[in-house]
Amino acid sequence: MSAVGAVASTSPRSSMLDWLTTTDHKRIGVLYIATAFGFALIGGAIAELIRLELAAPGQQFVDASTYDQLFTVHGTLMLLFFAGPLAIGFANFLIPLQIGAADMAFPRLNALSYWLFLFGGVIVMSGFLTTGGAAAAGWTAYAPLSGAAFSPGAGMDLWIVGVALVGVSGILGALNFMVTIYARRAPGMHMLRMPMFTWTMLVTSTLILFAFPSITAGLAALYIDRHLGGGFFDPTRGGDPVLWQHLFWFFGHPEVYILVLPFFGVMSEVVPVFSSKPLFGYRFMVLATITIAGLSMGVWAHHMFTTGQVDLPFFSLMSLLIAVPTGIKIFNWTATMWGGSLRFSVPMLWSIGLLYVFTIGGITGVMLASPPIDYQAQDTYFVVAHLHNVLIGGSMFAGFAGIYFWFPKMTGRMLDERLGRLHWLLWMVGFAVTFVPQYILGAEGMPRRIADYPPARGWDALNFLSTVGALILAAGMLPFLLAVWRALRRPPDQPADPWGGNSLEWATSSPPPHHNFDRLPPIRSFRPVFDARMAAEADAETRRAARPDGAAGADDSRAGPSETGAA
Ligand code: HAS
Ligand code: CU
Repeated sequence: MSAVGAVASTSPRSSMLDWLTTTDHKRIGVLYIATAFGFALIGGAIAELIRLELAAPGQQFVDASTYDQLFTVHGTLMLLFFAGPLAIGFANFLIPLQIGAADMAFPRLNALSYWLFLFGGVIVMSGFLTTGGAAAAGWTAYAPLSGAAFSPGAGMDLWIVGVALVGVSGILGALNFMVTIYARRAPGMHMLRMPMFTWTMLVTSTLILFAFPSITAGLAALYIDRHLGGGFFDPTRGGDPVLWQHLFWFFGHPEVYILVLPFFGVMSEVVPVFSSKPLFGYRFMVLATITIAGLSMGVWAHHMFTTGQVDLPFFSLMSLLIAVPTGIKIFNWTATMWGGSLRFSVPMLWSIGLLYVFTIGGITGVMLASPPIDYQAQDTYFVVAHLHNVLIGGSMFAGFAGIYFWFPKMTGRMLDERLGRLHWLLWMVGFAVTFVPQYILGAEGMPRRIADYPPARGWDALNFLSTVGALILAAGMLPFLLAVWRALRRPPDQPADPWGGNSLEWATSSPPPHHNFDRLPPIRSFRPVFDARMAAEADAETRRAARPDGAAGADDSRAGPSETGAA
């Protein structure tokens, strides 16, 4: 992707070097996004292997220990090295543009964050090269599975180091985003005029600062237990394995909202543009984002109901409450579309997909938040279906909406519409075929994290169906990759604002120049580019009306930025 940034390079080697040494937030954003997709392709290939193994009873492709490594690295890559960094990639590219700044507050720290993330992922995966294999204790690394007795190999240590690196990278990134947003906004860009994506990243960054230190401390303790004779998680030495679960989920639950809030922000950018209306209830959306983040700090023990060591009513109630602000968001996106003149371009298709897929995943979350149900469903495929429902239906669907939406801004080229539709269609179908059977399997009691199951249980057909679904999802990636490849081979040809956007990134060229803006439009609402477009149209009408021959056709009904919304 050599088009981002208008820096002309003399030779391929110097252009390569420009990318390796860049501190430009746009290039770092693109690096983040491309690397995240690289990890996703690896994580996806592993997922296909997992599904192939489960397609029929009996062990066909991998042994149980390899299987454990596969689902551990799959989960770790997808959550910590794909979904999170994808959001951070969007944020890097977009936040300075959306608030009218020239770059992040700390560009070199920003580059450091990227490199920590990249090497963190490589280190986790390098476990496959060690004699004992990669980490195999699940992405949750529960004690005592992750301790020296059950995981003696170097793979577990590499996992600890890799995850610690991406954690530090996340904390540095979050600080950078917060300082940039507080200190670098253009004149007129009040907090309540910031685009919703920037708002969700501000809230997400705050969550990161609260949540990540807990996992970093947990990882240090785990390492001490493994190598320095510690006993944090070992009951025979006065420790407690459930302590790991507290440290992990105090990070892990906010983490799942860290993975979804930025993508809620993407939704709030895409839906209004393709509905030709302002976002419904902008202030409520800000409030709902803050409420979700606040509540999400108080629900971690809903992952620990069956430990018998947590207060069930409190954590259940807190978890149920999150449905309220999340419901507000679903309602407001629907209300934004209501009565709008809808354009069903590819970004909008993904957004509509999210509305229905994520809502189903959210509702199964509400079911799990009820302890009597969770006692049945814990560690079954029902949970696996729930988590993929919210993560694929939330983060990935909106992630693709964002890719198709901002690709022209990032590269100056449009992704092919027909390939995009095919990609979307295959994912809508593949998603249902993969995960609906998993809900049923979970309800029938099929445990998660098993490499094999007995034929007598009657789980064969649904497992086979789920594998077919996974193959459809993999096939769905082909039109996407083809679209990206074809677009990048063409010269850039996109105007500044191909969709009719609202926020400031559409006020500059595609791709933007190194310094981002030659000139900023006045910022008087949360849709400055829309306002500028309306003002320009009104101006043109007035001039036409003033021309002696052009009085006819001057129609006042469209004039004026009358519905610019609140703020
Ligand atoms: Fe979750 C497990 C509860 C949202 C991700 N979740 C996971 C795991 C992941 C994950 C990765 O309480 C597995 C971790 C592992 O490997 O072990 N989750 C919830 C609840 C919500 C929720 C209450 N989860 C998410 C999001 C995720 C995510 C978002 C990532 C993006 N989740 C759980 C629980 C477990 C769990 C238990 C542990 C299970 C176990 O035993 O291991 C909520 O935030 C969802 C709110 C959203 C909605 C949809 C929109 C709202 C509307 C309003 C009307 C709806 C109402 C509900 C009033 C609800 C439209 C009606 C209710 C009916 C039942 C009909
Ligand atoms: Cu949770």
